[in-house]
Amino acid sequence: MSTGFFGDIGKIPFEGPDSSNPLAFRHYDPDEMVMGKRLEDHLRFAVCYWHNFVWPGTDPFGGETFQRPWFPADTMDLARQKADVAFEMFAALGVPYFCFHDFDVRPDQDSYADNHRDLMAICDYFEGKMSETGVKLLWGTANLTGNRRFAAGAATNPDPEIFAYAAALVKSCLEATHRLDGENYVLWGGREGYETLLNTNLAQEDAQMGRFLNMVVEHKHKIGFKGQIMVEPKPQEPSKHQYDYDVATVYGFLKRHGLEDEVTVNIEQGHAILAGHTFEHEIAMATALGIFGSIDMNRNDYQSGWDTDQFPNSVPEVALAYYHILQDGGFKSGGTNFDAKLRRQSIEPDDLLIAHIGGMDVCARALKAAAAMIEDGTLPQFVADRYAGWNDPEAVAMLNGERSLEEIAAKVMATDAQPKPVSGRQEYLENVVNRFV
Ligand code: XUL
Ligand code: CO
Repeated sequence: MSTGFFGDIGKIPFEGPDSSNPLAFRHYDPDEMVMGKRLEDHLRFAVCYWHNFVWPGTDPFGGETFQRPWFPADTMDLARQKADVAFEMFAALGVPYFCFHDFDVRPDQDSYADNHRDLMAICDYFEGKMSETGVKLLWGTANLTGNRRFAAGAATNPDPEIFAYAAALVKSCLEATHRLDGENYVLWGGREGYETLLNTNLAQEDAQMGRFLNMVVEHKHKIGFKGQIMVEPKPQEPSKHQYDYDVATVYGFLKRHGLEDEVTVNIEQGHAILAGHTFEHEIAMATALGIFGSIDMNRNDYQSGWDTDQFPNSVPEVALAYYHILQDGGFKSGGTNFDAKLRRQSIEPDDLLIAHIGGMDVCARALKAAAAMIEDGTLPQFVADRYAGWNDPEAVAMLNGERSLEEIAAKVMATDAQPKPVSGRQEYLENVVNRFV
């Protein structure tokens, strides 16, 4: 039954590249076969609850601009009204998945017991909506940043009672995710960091965060949750410095706490940019380290210096991201979650649809371009050839630890050969990429 929020909408159709209908896909045809797999199964799109149905359009200088009929969503009736609209949008877009924080879907109260009860009641409601629409849960997560109790951190709070409160919230949300057959569970540590080292014990906070994540993994196994536990790196904002700075930093943390085989990463475009990386750098680093999990798709403004969460619109950039994902064999339980929000002046309900349609089309074009790059083979072959010298038995012996520094130096001295530099051919490779995007 229609909520009326979007007027009279049905399922957004695929009309092909020549269509000028703003409420149609031009590049995302879920059934199109790419590298032997349906586009829908490659991309595994998810729509997030928070930016679309919770955030009211505020910024540090201005209040609510969106004025949705379910605001302030502080009762269960309003929470259900919000869910009705959310699932109507998921179904209209034809996305297979959604994602949520506990805080997004239920009223937020002081009492843990009330919050837990309401989360479970919303899970009942979601179960009906999910079976009606066929929309599944890509991942759930707990909001450990908004409430004032978390101002000094959740797992890394100096107060053990707040650590315990955060642990209880994560338990509740992990169980809700499990109940809804969620395919992953995400932890983003927006307050796990510091504002000033003058009041911070780094070693203590690292120990707390390591123990916290170990408990989450232990509980996952205890309840039989099969999904991945994922950490979402971000260097700063809201904290001045966040511990999960980027993929490489998270890997060091996981190693230190024995979690590198248990936890993967959810990589967000905007967070990569804030860390001084490209999106593809973070993805390639995660695949190289064996911890790639999922992506939060968005676009950060390159000038602003804060997290702008815009919808993606650059096919060449997004193509390089999917190029690395496809080379890693594609998503396993992860997917493409739009952690993206409207600009606060885009106040019409259909702006929500148009933003996602555009983002999904960009991702579809980008994934097809990435697949074409792989099928063409020039780029992967270039990299393989570039390292081919390492197949030489002497090179294999060096890499395997069968040669010491002394032995190698003696050999260099004896032959006194001059190694010849080889062109890296960056411009040629960039031109190859341009054939596909
Ligand atoms: C914050 C962010 C979060 C996480 C989930 O920058 O990306 O929305 O994705 O907590
Ligand atoms: Co995110």
